Amino acid sequence: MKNKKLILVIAILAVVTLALGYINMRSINNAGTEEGTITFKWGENTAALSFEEITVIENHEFKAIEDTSTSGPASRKYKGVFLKDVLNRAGIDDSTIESATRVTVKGLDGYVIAMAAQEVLSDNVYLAFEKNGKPLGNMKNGGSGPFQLIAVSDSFSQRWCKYVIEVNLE
Ligand SMILES: Nc1nc2c(c(=O)[nH]1)N[C@H]1C(S)=C(S)[C@@H](COP(=O)(O)O)O[C@H]1N2
Ligand SMILES: [Mo]
Repeated sequence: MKNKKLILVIAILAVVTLALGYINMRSINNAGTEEGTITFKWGENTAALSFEEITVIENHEFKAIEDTSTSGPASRKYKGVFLKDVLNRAGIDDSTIESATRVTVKGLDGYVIAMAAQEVLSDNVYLAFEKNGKPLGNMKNGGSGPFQLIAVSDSFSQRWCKYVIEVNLE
């Protein structure tokens, strides 16, 4: 009798654990928004741009040295847009960018990098969406996109934030 109760409790706990795990997995996969959408926050304001809205902004091809844990430093050809142009398109003008203490960029995995406003306004910082002519892929399929922040001057790729989902002006 006691044994039966115990087995029942264990069974219920197992079901609850599996159900919560499933809900958690789904919310990570969806992360609230459509794949490739980036949210922008400045002051009291919020805006969002979709993958299509970002990739129609003036494209640039550039070379940068990629350095990952699985490959040594190597020059790659990227296609992307200037982060500054994307911010302008979201409704954030240059003077608003200039008055930010710092600009942070967040990836889907929670990774966050910070930059000075002056860097964002320079020609050094891109949101890339193609590497060597191919889309960057995403976190699920082992890629680094759909968007990856690239600070061309970073020699160890340390601020190359993958899977960008949010940009904050602080
Ligand atoms: N979203 C996200 N971007 C990231 C990282 C990360 O953990 N998450 N790691 C950074 C570091 S330290 C390096 S060296 C490069 C390459 O990391 P990888 O080897 O994990 O691809 O991505 C950078 N961008
Ligand atoms: Mo790194």
